[in-house]
Amino acid sequence: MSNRALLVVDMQNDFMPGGALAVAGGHDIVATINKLATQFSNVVLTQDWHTPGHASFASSHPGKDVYETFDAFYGPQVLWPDHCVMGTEGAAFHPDLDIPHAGLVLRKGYHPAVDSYSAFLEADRTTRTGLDGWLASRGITEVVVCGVATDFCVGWTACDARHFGLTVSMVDDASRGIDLDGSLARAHRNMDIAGVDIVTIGQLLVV
Ligand code: VGL
Ligand code: ZN
Repeated sequence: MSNRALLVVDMQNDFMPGGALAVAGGHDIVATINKLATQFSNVVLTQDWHTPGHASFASSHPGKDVYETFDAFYGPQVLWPDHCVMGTEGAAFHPDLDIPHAGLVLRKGYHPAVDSYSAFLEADRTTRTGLDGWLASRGITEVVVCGVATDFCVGWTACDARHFGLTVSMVDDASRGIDLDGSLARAHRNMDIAGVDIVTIGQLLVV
């Protein structure tokens, strides 16, 4: 059994061009991720999965605009357009994402008052999603992370994977970012500091 897993982060309609919280070029990485996934026997797909009226939505805070921040009980929270509401088409995976052998679909962000960029720890920084246990109980010690958005869910997931003692690579060209007020450069720096190896697809794909 392989000791490494591919974590495919939030490849959902709402993060694709035309979606509610579009990430530029999000659709351009679908084919690459499908191909990358064929090289892994362990694949986890994450799915941003919010309640209607979620606390991370600007629409839940009268007088606030999208991309402003709000003081949540756990610290500053960016306010987003309504996106990835549980059960909606926007929350569904991109129709061309084709990874039937994925062993786990991990949903996150479904507690009404707490966001979760990370697939490991919610934004309160204490509530675990259970992914650390799932990986540990399967003997997985190394993860490769890709998807959207590099500067939010991918970056936080990669850094938290390091926190849980895993060896981590982030595939930069199999990920796309939002880049809100320098967030992309900040995310790269945080990943560097955390010991995430930032790699390109060419370093991973066996041809
Ligand atoms: C994400 C903002 C809000 C992401 C999710 O997948 O990076 N970003 N919710
Ligand atoms: Zn979200």
